[in-house]
Amino acid sequence: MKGLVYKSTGNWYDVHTDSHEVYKCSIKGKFRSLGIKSTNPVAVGDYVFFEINDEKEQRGVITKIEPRKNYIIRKSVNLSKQSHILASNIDYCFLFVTPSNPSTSSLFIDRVLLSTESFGINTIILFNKIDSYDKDDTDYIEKLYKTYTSIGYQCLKISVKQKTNIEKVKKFMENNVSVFTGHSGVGKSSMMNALDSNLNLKTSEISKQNEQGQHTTTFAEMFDFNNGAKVIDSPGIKGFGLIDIEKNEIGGYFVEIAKLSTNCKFNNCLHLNEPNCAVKSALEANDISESRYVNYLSILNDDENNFR
Ligand SMILES: Nc1nc2c(ncn2[C@@H]2O[C@H](COP(=O)(O)OP(=O)(O)OP(=O)(O)O)[C@@H](O)[C@H]2O)c(=O)[nH]1
Ligand SMILES: [Mg+2]
Ligand SMILES: [Zn+2]
Repeated sequence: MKGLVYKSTGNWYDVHTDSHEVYKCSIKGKFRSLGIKSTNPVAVGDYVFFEINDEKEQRGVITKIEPRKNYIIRKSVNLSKQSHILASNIDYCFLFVTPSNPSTSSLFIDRVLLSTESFGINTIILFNKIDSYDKDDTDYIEKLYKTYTSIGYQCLKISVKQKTNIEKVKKFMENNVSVFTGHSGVGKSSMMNALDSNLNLKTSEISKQNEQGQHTTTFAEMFDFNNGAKVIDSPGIKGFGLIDIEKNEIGGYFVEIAKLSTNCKFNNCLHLNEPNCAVKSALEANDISESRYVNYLSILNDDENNFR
């Protein structure tokens, strides 16, 4: 049988067939996930083959994964060599950003964008909770909005609570597979519920003590919507470890830096202090955002990244 993985708990995978039957599947033996070392060899979004071993209970065993178009992967907490595949075969990644409760830094945004660029996944930035911004929040988000739209990223200011611009988001999802990401508490599951009031996914208020989310969603899960959209809600993330990117490749995934770097004197320019560097010139002329350059440097110099 062939099916699509809708949910992965680590022990069980919910696999849906074309005829909308749902089978709870395990994995046969220990197979490496298409050559990737991962804590979850099978990911939400994977097309798999499985054998039915209990028709009445709708249970099966996954035997094979179809090659993936793309995937989002992150480093597992505490297991530096291990990684976790968040989702696969994705058309759009929606990155949820809030200025406070919880706050999202530009460095976090740039790490996510670096990852999704490296995986070839279109990313749309959703600035959520606009109904609750104070002056500082508004200023901060305006700045980010300008920075990322000028680079070419699609950005939307939304309020899930007041349903502002939700229809626009829905339009992007039509007939595509999308994944939601961002810190815990930014409103990913709330957005799912806003898109379909029958869903009733669990959401939680931000902790008053530390102004952070409570990690309410624990497993990635895909849902179907009536406009042909498939959307994957996923657990909030603290960081996005970067895997399999070499230091000299990083600039290539900062789209505006990549464009400029063709004009640098050296084709292996890291845009640090090399002579005739087009990126440094653009920075001095205010043609590129300082925060993007600073974050580029920060990622370049961060040994936590597990660069090869
Ligand atoms: N004011 C306001 N609050 C919102 C909005 N969207 C979501 N929230 C609130 O933010 C809190 C967290 O929302 P969730 O949907 O649980 O966040 P999440 O991103 O799914 O969090 P995790 O599952 O932990 O990753 C809830 O109390 C929501 O009601 C919004 O547009 N405005
Ligand atoms: Mg959630
Ligand atoms: Zn350069």
